[in-house]
Amino acid sequence: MKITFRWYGENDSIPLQYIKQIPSMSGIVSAVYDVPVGKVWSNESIAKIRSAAKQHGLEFEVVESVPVHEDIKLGNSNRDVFIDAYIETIRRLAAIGVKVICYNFMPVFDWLRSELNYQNDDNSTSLIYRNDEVLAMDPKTGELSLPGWDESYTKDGLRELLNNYKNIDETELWDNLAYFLNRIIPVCEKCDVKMAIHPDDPPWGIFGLPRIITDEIHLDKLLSINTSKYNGLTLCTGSLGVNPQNNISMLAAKYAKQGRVHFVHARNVLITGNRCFNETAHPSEYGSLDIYSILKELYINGFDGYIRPDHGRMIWGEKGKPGYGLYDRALGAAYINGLWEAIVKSDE
Ligand code: DNO
Repeated sequence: MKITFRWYGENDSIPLQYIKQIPSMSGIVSAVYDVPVGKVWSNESIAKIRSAAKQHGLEFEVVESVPVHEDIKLGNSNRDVFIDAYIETIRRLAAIGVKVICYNFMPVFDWLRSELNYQNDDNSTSLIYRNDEVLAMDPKTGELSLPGWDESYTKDGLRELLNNYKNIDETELWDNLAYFLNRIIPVCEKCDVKMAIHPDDPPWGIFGLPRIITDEIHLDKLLSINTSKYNGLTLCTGSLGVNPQNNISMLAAKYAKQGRVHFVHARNVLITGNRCFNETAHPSEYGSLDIYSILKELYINGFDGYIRPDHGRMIWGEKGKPGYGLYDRALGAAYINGLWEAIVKSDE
């Protein structure tokens, strides 16, 4: 297991030196942010991240994310142009030592929350999700002001994009994902880069858009579309874990055993109602997930990939990118490391 930490590049308020100071930290998880979605990442930008990491004694072996262009998800006739660009980016990343690429296949939106600064009783703040509040923001009829997601779309652009998805149901989206994977996975095999799809967050359809990476049945389907080990998963405990039907320890065991978990986002969530949840501190006692049991199942079943703490609360007066401050994620990393050491030693 290698513990890693997400870093948003030069504009991240957290210096690499601070990340290195977190005990046992092996490397950063990062991405190129100065190239539009669908274009090939420049060698220069990729090399910059690697050399910055290296200077601080950190590896750069995991990318999160290389975003998938909407035309690929929509299965538009020009998708091959974007897939070719994606493939070239994979090759370039492989050439500098990247081993895992995390990506998602969520139409239009990535992760969604209704509030980014929910005040907890102890004055820390968390990301939370209330389904009724999100649905009240139906983007087709009203103003869309979802916190945190890519606001580079104009209102008209967004409306048009949502319109383009009118005829895309789950079956269609699966076909488009299969087409994409069957083109990229042979390249990944050749250059030894593992793809790790991120589950949909939250794992249910929103605004009439299909979401397909949501539960065991769908994860099985994803892995069977292309049975290469290079077609794998990011096990995001918090994304899948807000659906109480998803037994995360069981999923961790099952997919680690199959050698298909390449990356883990280890975080906790407290389910507060139907399709409602609060993100919490990492330890099991604060949320609905048993992080100890999840890590134990990963270990027992031979997981040897990358883990990172995920969204943290804002604590100790820290200001910064919601979910991505230093302190609570560093506590999360220390907690994961502590559990892991205990699990490994109790097996010796
Ligand atoms: C949120 C992240 C996601 C994730 C992408 C992967 O904090 O977990 O944005 O990076 O879905 O493509």
